[in-house]
Amino acid sequence: MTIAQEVKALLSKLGVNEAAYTGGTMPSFSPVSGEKIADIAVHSADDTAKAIEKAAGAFREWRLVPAPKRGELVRLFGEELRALKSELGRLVSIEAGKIPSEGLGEVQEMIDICDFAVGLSRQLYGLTIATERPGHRMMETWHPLGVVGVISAFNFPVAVWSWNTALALVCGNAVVWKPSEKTPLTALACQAIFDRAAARFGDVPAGLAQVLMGDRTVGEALVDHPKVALVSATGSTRMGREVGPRLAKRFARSILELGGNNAGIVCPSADLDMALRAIAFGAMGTAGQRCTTLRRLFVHESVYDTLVPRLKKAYESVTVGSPLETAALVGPLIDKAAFDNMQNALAAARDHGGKVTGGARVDTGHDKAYYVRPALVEMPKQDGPVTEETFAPILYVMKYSNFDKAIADHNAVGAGLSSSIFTLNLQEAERFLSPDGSDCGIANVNIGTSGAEIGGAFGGEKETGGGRESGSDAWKAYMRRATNTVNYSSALPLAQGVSFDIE
Ligand code: UN1
Repeated sequence: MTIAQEVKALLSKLGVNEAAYTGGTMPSFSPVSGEKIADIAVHSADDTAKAIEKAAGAFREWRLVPAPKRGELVRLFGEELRALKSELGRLVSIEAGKIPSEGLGEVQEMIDICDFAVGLSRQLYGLTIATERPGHRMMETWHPLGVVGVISAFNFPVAVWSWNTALALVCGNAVVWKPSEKTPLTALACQAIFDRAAARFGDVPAGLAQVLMGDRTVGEALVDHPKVALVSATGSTRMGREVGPRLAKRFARSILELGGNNAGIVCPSADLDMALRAIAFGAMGTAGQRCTTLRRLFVHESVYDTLVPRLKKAYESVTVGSPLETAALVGPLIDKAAFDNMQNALAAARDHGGKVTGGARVDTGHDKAYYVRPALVEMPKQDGPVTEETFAPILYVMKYSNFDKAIADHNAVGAGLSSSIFTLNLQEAERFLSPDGSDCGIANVNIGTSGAEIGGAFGGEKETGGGRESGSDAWKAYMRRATNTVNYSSALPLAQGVSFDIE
């Protein structure tokens, strides 16, 4: 069976209508072989505006459904995902090139956020606040916000949408999704799975969750539409620089999850066996195409000559190949542009004195598929390409002698997503997590930078955009807060001791 045939079989099992992916004008390719697997029917700016109007209508009804009942829809969606986990996971592998356990892991992340959101649907708590006025009560209530736009990237084609959608729905919102042009099929599959859950639920207002296919025209229409109250956008910092100001201009809310240039510090006391495994997964896993991928490593001079040769060996022996046909740990890059960016970064690293292990293209017999050996680059210092995110498996390794300087270098890049320290020394670990430690949204001790659980808030600082999605209290961004003060007395005392007595 060819990949295109398998895609067709999977999409039919997942319930996707053939008209959505045959005969359209947007071609879609599998990075596994480089072959075309679909021609997607696209939406125009006009279609987008219509979809948003429909979503706004759905929102007006949905916001009045009690939150625990809204949770029931998400519970059913989670059930459908459980039933179709292997099919959707496989489609993620075909479309994004992930190895099987990561394709399935991504769907598991969706199931997990559904469970989280179902619980949350009974926990949208507000505070009661002490008031200075007698006979008064002050409280906060959380209300649904409106239409939520989701713009997602190719590298987590389904999980990131589900983080946003599961929360947005229990919070009483409608969702309009623009997936990456590189991964439209998994998006169509998610919509079909959602539609099954909606059919089982019964009276879901039409247009509550919609997916729109197309290029930036669709994204722009979503960002600029006055009825979209919040846009959650995942992608490059460059994309965020366009989206953020446009949303700010109309005072819309944004959740930005942008680039990462994540680093780890390996200290003298580190458990090196553990560090080695964590670094290998963090830097080479998902072919370096997670926003949480480990990209920079600071290794103390006392352990450098023990750890780095072992790491290089791991780089030389890691298996690279088709995630569909082999047990390889590293699959393909998404496309030629990703490959070219990687090669350019490696050339720049060499110009800055970097010693490169790996990085060459791997021939798999598919001339339009881009497999590479992950690259480890020993750098004399942090400059040139090291300070920029290249969305490819390149790990820059640098030696350090002074812990303060290592932390300063760690923080001396634009992005601030994820970070980790490997140490058994309590002072170093706590310092890394302290106000003058890592400046990232995620800071870990003795685990890698990637592979976060959904229970924590996910996102980062500085050029990563500041948004938080997924667990903890990230739900608050999807609701509007009202402060309510109720006077149940028969007097009208004013706050701050102000008097204003009229006759
Ligand atoms: C992303 O790459 O955009 O922490 C999300 C992780 C995953 C999510 C990554 N749970 O690596």
